[in-house]
Amino acid sequence: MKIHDDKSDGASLKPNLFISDLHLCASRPHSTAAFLHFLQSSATQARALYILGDLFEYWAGDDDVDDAHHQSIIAAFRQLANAGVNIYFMHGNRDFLISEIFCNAANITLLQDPTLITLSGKRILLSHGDDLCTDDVAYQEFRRQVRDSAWQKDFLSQPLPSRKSRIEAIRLRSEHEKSQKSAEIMDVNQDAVAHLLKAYSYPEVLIHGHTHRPHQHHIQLDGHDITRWVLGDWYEHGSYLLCDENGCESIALTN
Ligand code: LP5
Ligand code: MN
Repeated sequence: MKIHDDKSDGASLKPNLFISDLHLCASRPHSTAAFLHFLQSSATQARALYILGDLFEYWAGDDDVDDAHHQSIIAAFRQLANAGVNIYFMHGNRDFLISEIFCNAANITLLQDPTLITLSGKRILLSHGDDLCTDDVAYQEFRRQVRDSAWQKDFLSQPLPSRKSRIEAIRLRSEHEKSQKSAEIMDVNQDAVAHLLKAYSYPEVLIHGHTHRPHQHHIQLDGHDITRWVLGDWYEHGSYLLCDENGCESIALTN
Protein backbone atom coordinates (compact mmCIF):
# COMPACT_ATOMS: atom_id res chain seq x y z
CA MET A 1 0.00 0.00 0.00
CA LYS A 2 1.43 3.36 -0.93
CA ILE A 3 0.18 6.47 0.77
CA HIS A 4 0.76 9.73 -1.01
CA ASP A 5 -0.28 12.44 1.41
CA ASP A 6 -0.75 15.98 0.17
CA LYS A 7 -0.28 18.29 3.10
CA SER A 8 -1.69 21.77 2.99
CA ASP A 9 0.91 23.92 1.28
CA GLY A 10 -0.75 27.32 1.45
CA ALA A 11 -2.46 26.63 -1.84
CA SER A 12 -5.37 24.74 -0.33
CA LEU A 13 -7.96 26.93 -2.02
CA LYS A 14 -6.75 25.81 -5.40
CA PRO A 15 -8.54 22.80 -6.89
CA ASN A 16 -7.09 19.41 -7.80
CA LEU A 17 -7.87 18.16 -11.29
CA PHE A 18 -8.18 14.52 -12.40
CA ILE A 19 -8.13 13.25 -15.97
CA SER A 20 -7.56 9.95 -17.79
CA ASP A 21 -7.96 8.21 -21.14
CA LEU A 22 -6.79 11.00 -23.39
CA HIS A 23 -5.31 8.46 -25.82
CA LEU A 24 -3.15 11.15 -27.40
CA CYS A 25 -1.53 10.34 -30.74
CA ALA A 26 -0.30 12.35 -33.72
CA SER A 27 -3.19 11.07 -35.86
CA ARG A 28 -5.79 12.73 -33.57
CA PRO A 29 -4.51 16.34 -33.57
CA HIS A 30 -7.84 17.67 -32.26
CA SER A 31 -7.40 15.83 -28.92
CA THR A 32 -3.80 16.98 -28.62
CA ALA A 33 -4.78 20.61 -29.33
CA ALA A 34 -7.56 20.40 -26.73
CA PHE A 35 -5.15 18.96 -24.17
CA LEU A 36 -2.43 21.55 -24.82
CA HIS A 37 -5.05 24.28 -24.46
CA PHE A 38 -6.26 22.70 -21.19
CA LEU A 39 -2.67 22.64 -19.85
CA GLN A 40 -2.29 26.33 -20.71
CA SER A 41 -5.66 27.44 -19.31
CA SER A 42 -7.75 25.59 -16.64
CA ALA A 43 -4.83 23.50 -15.39
CA THR A 44 -2.77 26.60 -14.53
CA GLN A 45 -5.30 27.43 -11.78
CA ALA A 46 -4.89 24.03 -10.09
CA ARG A 47 -2.83 22.93 -7.12
CA ALA A 48 -2.23 19.59 -8.80
CA LEU A 49 -3.10 17.69 -11.95
CA TYR A 50 -3.53 13.92 -11.65
CA ILE A 51 -3.42 11.90 -14.88
CA LEU A 52 -4.84 8.44 -14.16
CA GLY A 53 -3.51 6.54 -17.15
CA ASP A 54 -3.86 6.23 -20.91
CA LEU A 55 -2.43 9.66 -21.55
CA PHE A 56 -1.16 8.19 -24.83
CA GLU A 57 -2.78 5.87 -27.36
CA TYR A 58 0.23 3.69 -26.64
CA TRP A 59 3.76 4.06 -25.34
CA ALA A 60 6.40 1.80 -26.85
CA GLY A 61 9.26 2.79 -24.54
CA ASP A 62 11.03 5.89 -23.24
CA ASP A 63 13.40 5.87 -26.23
CA ASP A 64 10.40 7.30 -28.15
CA VAL A 65 10.60 10.46 -26.07
CA ASP A 66 12.19 12.47 -28.91
CA ASP A 67 9.19 12.01 -31.20
CA ALA A 68 7.87 15.48 -32.18
CA HIS A 69 4.33 14.81 -30.92
CA HIS A 70 5.66 13.58 -27.58
CA GLN A 71 8.00 16.57 -27.35
CA SER A 72 5.10 19.02 -27.77
CA ILE A 73 3.33 17.43 -24.79
CA ILE A 74 6.49 17.26 -22.68
CA ALA A 75 7.13 20.99 -23.29
CA ALA A 76 3.58 21.85 -22.15
CA PHE A 77 3.96 19.73 -18.99
CA ARG A 78 7.25 21.46 -18.16
CA GLN A 79 5.64 24.86 -18.61
CA LEU A 80 2.79 23.89 -16.26
CA ALA A 81 5.19 22.45 -13.68
CA ASN A 82 7.28 25.63 -13.85
CA ALA A 83 4.10 27.61 -13.12
CA GLY A 84 3.91 25.72 -9.79
CA VAL A 85 1.37 22.99 -10.57
CA ASN A 86 2.25 19.50 -9.28
CA ILE A 87 1.70 16.95 -12.03
CA TYR A 88 1.17 13.28 -11.20
CA PHE A 89 0.87 10.39 -13.63
CA MET A 90 -0.33 6.81 -13.10
CA HIS A 91 0.13 4.08 -15.70
CA GLY A 92 -2.79 2.97 -17.86
CA ASN A 93 -3.06 -0.25 -19.83
CA ARG A 94 -1.71 1.54 -22.91
CA ASP A 95 1.18 3.54 -21.49
CA PHE A 96 2.50 1.39 -18.63
CA LEU A 97 5.94 1.45 -20.28
CA ILE A 98 6.32 5.14 -19.44
CA SER A 99 9.36 5.37 -17.18
CA GLU A 100 11.80 7.80 -15.56
CA ILE A 101 13.11 9.34 -18.80
CA PHE A 102 9.66 10.57 -19.81
CA CYS A 103 8.72 11.59 -16.25
CA ASN A 104 11.94 13.53 -15.72
CA ALA A 105 11.67 15.23 -19.12
CA ALA A 106 8.07 16.24 -18.42
CA ASN A 107 8.68 17.12 -14.76
CA ILE A 108 5.92 14.80 -13.55
CA THR A 109 5.79 12.33 -10.66
CA LEU A 110 4.89 8.69 -11.29
CA LEU A 111 2.26 7.22 -8.94
CA GLN A 112 1.65 3.56 -8.17
CA ASP A 113 -1.73 2.04 -9.07
CA PRO A 114 -3.56 2.31 -6.68
CA THR A 115 -2.52 5.38 -4.70
CA LEU A 116 -4.30 6.87 -1.71
CA ILE A 117 -4.17 10.64 -1.31
CA THR A 118 -5.70 12.95 1.29
CA LEU A 119 -7.24 16.21 0.14
CA SER A 120 -9.02 18.58 2.53
CA GLY A 121 -9.14 15.75 5.07
CA LYS A 122 -10.83 13.36 2.64
CA ARG A 123 -9.21 10.09 1.63
CA ILE A 124 -9.30 9.63 -2.12
CA LEU A 125 -8.17 6.39 -3.76
CA LEU A 126 -6.85 6.68 -7.31
CA SER A 127 -6.56 3.91 -9.90
CA HIS A 128 -6.54 3.52 -13.67
CA GLY A 129 -9.31 0.94 -13.29
CA ASP A 130 -8.30 -1.90 -15.62
CA ASP A 131 -7.28 -4.04 -12.64
CA LEU A 132 -10.91 -3.91 -11.47
CA CYS A 133 -12.24 -5.46 -14.70
CA THR A 134 -11.80 -9.00 -13.37
CA ASP A 135 -14.59 -10.51 -15.51
CA ASP A 136 -12.46 -9.80 -18.59
CA VAL A 137 -10.40 -12.95 -18.13
CA ALA A 138 -8.59 -12.74 -21.50
CA TYR A 139 -7.51 -9.18 -20.76
CA GLN A 140 -6.34 -10.03 -17.23
CA GLU A 141 -4.19 -12.86 -18.63
CA PHE A 142 -2.70 -10.46 -21.20
CA ARG A 143 -2.16 -7.90 -18.43
CA ARG A 144 -0.27 -10.40 -16.25
CA GLN A 145 2.08 -11.14 -19.16
CA VAL A 146 2.89 -7.58 -20.15
CA ARG A 147 3.23 -6.28 -16.56
CA ASP A 148 5.88 -8.92 -15.84
CA SER A 149 9.26 -7.20 -15.46
CA ALA A 150 11.19 -9.95 -17.30
CA TRP A 151 8.73 -9.73 -20.21
CA GLN A 152 9.12 -5.96 -20.29
CA LYS A 153 12.92 -6.17 -20.23
CA ASP A 154 12.87 -8.49 -23.21
CA PHE A 155 10.30 -6.38 -25.06
CA LEU A 156 12.25 -3.17 -24.49
CA SER A 157 15.43 -4.80 -25.80
CA GLN A 158 13.84 -5.00 -29.26
CA PRO A 159 14.28 -2.13 -31.75
CA LEU A 160 11.65 0.63 -31.47
CA PRO A 161 10.11 0.00 -34.94
CA SER A 162 9.65 -3.73 -34.12
CA ARG A 163 7.99 -2.85 -30.82
CA LYS A 164 5.62 -0.47 -32.59
CA SER A 165 4.65 -3.14 -35.13
CA ARG A 166 3.96 -5.65 -32.34
CA ILE A 167 1.83 -3.09 -30.54
CA GLU A 168 -0.11 -2.37 -33.75
CA ALA A 169 -0.83 -6.11 -34.04
CA ILE A 170 -2.02 -6.28 -30.43
CA ARG A 171 -4.22 -3.21 -30.95
CA LEU A 172 -5.93 -4.87 -33.93
CA ARG A 173 -6.45 -8.05 -31.97
CA SER A 174 -7.72 -6.14 -28.95
CA GLU A 175 -10.23 -4.19 -31.08
CA HIS A 176 -11.47 -7.45 -32.61
CA GLU A 177 -11.78 -9.17 -29.24
CA LYS A 178 -13.53 -6.18 -27.67
CA SER A 179 -16.17 -6.36 -30.42
CA GLN A 180 -16.95 -9.92 -29.21
CA LYS A 181 -17.12 -9.07 -25.49
CA SER A 182 -20.24 -7.86 -23.71
CA ALA A 183 -20.36 -4.40 -22.13
CA GLU A 184 -20.75 -6.03 -18.68
CA ILE A 185 -17.56 -8.06 -19.05
CA MET A 186 -15.60 -4.91 -19.90
CA ASP A 187 -16.91 -2.95 -16.89
CA VAL A 188 -15.48 -3.06 -13.37
CA ASN A 189 -16.49 -6.01 -11.22
CA GLN A 190 -18.39 -4.84 -8.11
CA ASP A 191 -16.71 -7.42 -5.85
CA ALA A 192 -13.29 -6.24 -7.06
CA VAL A 193 -14.28 -2.64 -6.26
CA ALA A 194 -15.53 -3.65 -2.80
CA HIS A 195 -12.36 -5.66 -2.14
CA LEU A 196 -10.16 -2.68 -3.07
CA LEU A 197 -12.19 -0.25 -0.95
CA LYS A 198 -11.99 -2.57 2.06
CA ALA A 199 -8.24 -3.05 1.59
CA TYR A 200 -7.84 0.74 1.78
CA SER A 201 -10.11 1.04 4.87
CA TYR A 202 -13.09 2.57 3.08
CA PRO A 203 -11.84 5.85 1.56
CA GLU A 204 -14.55 8.48 1.00
CA VAL A 205 -13.86 8.62 -2.74
CA LEU A 206 -12.53 6.31 -5.48
CA ILE A 207 -11.56 7.90 -8.80
CA HIS A 208 -10.69 5.81 -11.85
CA GLY A 209 -10.92 5.77 -15.62
CA HIS A 210 -10.41 3.05 -18.25
CA THR A 211 -14.03 2.04 -18.91
CA HIS A 212 -14.90 5.30 -20.72
CA ARG A 213 -18.23 5.37 -18.86
CA PRO A 214 -18.12 8.68 -16.99
CA HIS A 215 -20.44 8.61 -14.01
CA GLN A 216 -20.77 9.35 -10.31
CA HIS A 217 -21.67 6.13 -8.46
CA HIS A 218 -22.83 6.06 -4.85
CA ILE A 219 -21.75 2.95 -2.95
CA GLN A 220 -22.90 1.73 0.46
CA LEU A 221 -20.33 -0.69 1.81
CA ASP A 222 -20.28 -2.10 5.35
CA GLY A 223 -21.96 1.06 6.65
CA HIS A 224 -19.71 3.46 4.70
CA ASP A 225 -20.89 5.93 2.03
CA ILE A 226 -18.38 5.97 -0.79
CA THR A 227 -18.42 7.86 -4.08
CA ARG A 228 -16.91 6.19 -7.16
CA TRP A 229 -16.13 8.68 -9.90
CA VAL A 230 -15.47 7.28 -13.36
CA LEU A 231 -13.57 9.70 -15.60
CA GLY A 232 -14.44 10.21 -19.26
CA ASP A 233 -12.22 9.82 -22.31
CA TRP A 234 -11.04 12.62 -24.60
CA TYR A 235 -11.96 11.08 -27.98
CA GLU A 236 -14.61 13.68 -28.85
CA HIS A 237 -14.58 16.32 -26.11
CA GLY A 238 -12.36 16.26 -23.07
CA SER A 239 -13.53 16.49 -19.49
CA TYR A 240 -11.96 16.66 -16.08
CA LEU A 241 -12.95 16.12 -12.46
CA LEU A 242 -12.36 19.12 -10.22
CA CYS A 243 -12.07 18.45 -6.48
CA ASP A 244 -11.70 21.09 -3.79
CA GLU A 245 -12.80 21.52 -0.19
CA ASN A 246 -16.44 21.68 -1.36
CA GLY A 247 -16.34 18.28 -3.11
CA CYS A 248 -15.92 17.11 -6.69
CA GLU A 249 -17.62 18.06 -9.94
CA SER A 250 -17.18 16.83 -13.49
CA ILE A 251 -16.46 19.59 -16.02
CA ALA A 252 -16.77 19.16 -19.78
CA LEU A 253 -14.41 21.11 -22.03
CA THR A 254 -16.17 23.40 -24.43
CA ASN A 255 -13.66 23.43 -27.32
O1 LP5 B 1 -7.35 -0.06 -24.25
P1 LP5 B 1 -8.74 -0.49 -24.55
O2 LP5 B 1 -9.74 0.12 -23.60
O3 LP5 B 1 -9.09 -0.24 -25.99
O4 LP5 B 1 -8.80 -2.07 -24.38
C1 LP5 B 1 -8.37 -2.65 -23.16
C2 LP5 B 1 -7.81 -4.03 -23.41
N1 LP5 B 1 -6.81 -4.01 -24.49
C3 LP5 B 1 -5.55 -3.68 -24.26
C4 LP5 B 1 -4.63 -3.62 -25.45
C5 LP5 B 1 -4.35 -2.15 -25.77
O5 LP5 B 1 -5.56 -1.49 -26.05
C6 LP5 B 1 -3.43 -1.96 -26.96
C7 LP5 B 1 -1.98 -2.28 -26.67
C8 LP5 B 1 -1.36 -1.28 -25.73
C9 LP5 B 1 0.11 -1.20 -25.92
C10 LP5 B 1 0.90 -1.56 -24.70
C11 LP5 B 1 2.35 -1.46 -24.97
C12 LP5 B 1 3.16 -2.65 -24.56
C13 LP5 B 1 2.56 -3.97 -24.83
C14 LP5 B 1 3.08 -4.59 -26.10
C15 LP5 B 1 2.49 -5.91 -26.41
C16 LP5 B 1 3.15 -6.51 -27.63
O6 LP5 B 1 -5.13 -3.37 -23.15
C17 LP5 B 1 -8.89 -5.01 -23.79
C18 LP5 B 1 -9.99 -4.98 -22.75
C19 LP5 B 1 -10.52 -3.56 -22.63
O7 LP5 B 1 -9.44 -2.70 -22.24
C20 LP5 B 1 -11.63 -3.40 -21.61
O8 LP5 B 1 -11.14 -3.62 -20.30
O9 LP5 B 1 -11.02 -5.86 -23.12
O10 LP5 B 1 -8.30 -6.31 -23.73
C21 LP5 B 1 -8.19 -7.05 -24.86
O11 LP5 B 1 -8.94 -6.87 -25.81
C22 LP5 B 1 -7.13 -8.09 -24.78
C23 LP5 B 1 -7.57 -9.37 -25.41
O12 LP5 B 1 -8.73 -9.88 -24.82
C24 LP5 B 1 -6.44 -10.40 -25.28
C25 LP5 B 1 -5.30 -10.06 -26.20
C26 LP5 B 1 -4.38 -11.23 -26.18
C27 LP5 B 1 -3.22 -10.96 -27.08
C28 LP5 B 1 -2.20 -12.00 -26.85
C29 LP5 B 1 -1.06 -11.79 -27.76
C30 LP5 B 1 0.08 -12.62 -27.39
C31 LP5 B 1 0.85 -12.06 -26.25
C32 LP5 B 1 1.89 -11.10 -26.69
C33 LP5 B 1 2.78 -10.69 -25.61
C34 LP5 B 1 2.19 -10.53 -24.30
MN1 MN C 1 -7.36 2.04 -20.15
